[in-house]
Amino acid sequence: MKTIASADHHLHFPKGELSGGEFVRPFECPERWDYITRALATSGFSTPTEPDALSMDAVKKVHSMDYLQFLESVWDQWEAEGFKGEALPTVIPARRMQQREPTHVDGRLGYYAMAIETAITKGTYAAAKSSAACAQTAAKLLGPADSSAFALCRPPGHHAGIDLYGGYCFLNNAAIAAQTLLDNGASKVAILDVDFHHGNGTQDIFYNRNDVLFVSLHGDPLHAFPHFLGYADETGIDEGEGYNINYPMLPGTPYSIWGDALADALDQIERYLPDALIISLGVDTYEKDPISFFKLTSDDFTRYGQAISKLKLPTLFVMEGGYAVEEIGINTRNVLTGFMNQ
Ligand code: SP5
Ligand code: ZN
Repeated sequence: MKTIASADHHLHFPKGELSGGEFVRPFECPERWDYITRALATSGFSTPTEPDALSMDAVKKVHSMDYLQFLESVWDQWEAEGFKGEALPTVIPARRMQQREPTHVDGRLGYYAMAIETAITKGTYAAAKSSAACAQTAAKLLGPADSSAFALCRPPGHHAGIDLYGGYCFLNNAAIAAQTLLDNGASKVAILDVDFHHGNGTQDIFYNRNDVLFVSLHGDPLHAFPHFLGYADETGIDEGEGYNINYPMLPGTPYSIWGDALADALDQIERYLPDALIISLGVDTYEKDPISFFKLTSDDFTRYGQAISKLKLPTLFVMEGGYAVEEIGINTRNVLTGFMNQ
């Protein structure tokens, strides 16, 4: 299995994340990428290759133009305002307030944020574009020669909605990959999101569409970030009705329960008869993850990689979360080797 990864991920390395009322070193840090590349190298994977330049066609079909203009301009505007720290929102368009983009940078940040822990810095948009390019290049690779591929994306993408950033995400890499596959001849694509957190952004993007089936296993929003999406009764709207499936699960969930949800999810995907499968691969379901509450072991990652391979679909793995940094490489590698050696 080939890996597409970009050294430009380093351009995004904020100093702070708002967590528990304190600024902490971000859980989503550059070393995550290093641990994954090292684990793959020591397990016989070929050296990762850099992505092709990002084509914006697919990006513009999943994100709105005003949002892309925001990402492009917000850091310069923040600097021009004379602010010294990293760009964070402070005010949110809450219930019964105007959903209208203001001019001031404080208002623009809040208008486009779905969570406020995530800082934007000078290199953030360049890194986000390189991450999306990894997913897009890996998607284009899928074909007779490569039945699977791994996009080692950083920053992650699944919390980024049509016009929303946050949860460490700016561009929705998995959605851009799905749109790229559709634009290149696929008629149906399934996205299976196994990150601990609900993929609210991916759900948002495809909620009214039936050409992408979105299936997510995640911490129940009553207890887990992003808290405001991911319930089981969110099933899609209009043409998308029936093409969104959520499996929220409780604190302490072990593989015996998570694996049953996965088996059901795989049945649903099989019934959809997609041309390709995208896995939003977060390994923050791990028992030692510092911000999550599922209890998967390192061996469980191998097991579920095997289970996914049984679908025999062209499969693209897109990296999302995972914050037990020392084990992130092993757990990610285990999914991929489980998939390959079924
Ligand atoms: C891609 C991805 O995995 N994004 C996750 C973003 C989560 N951000 C906020 C999480 C808040 C959890 N607080 C728990 C702190 C426990 N020490
Ligand atoms: Zn996550």
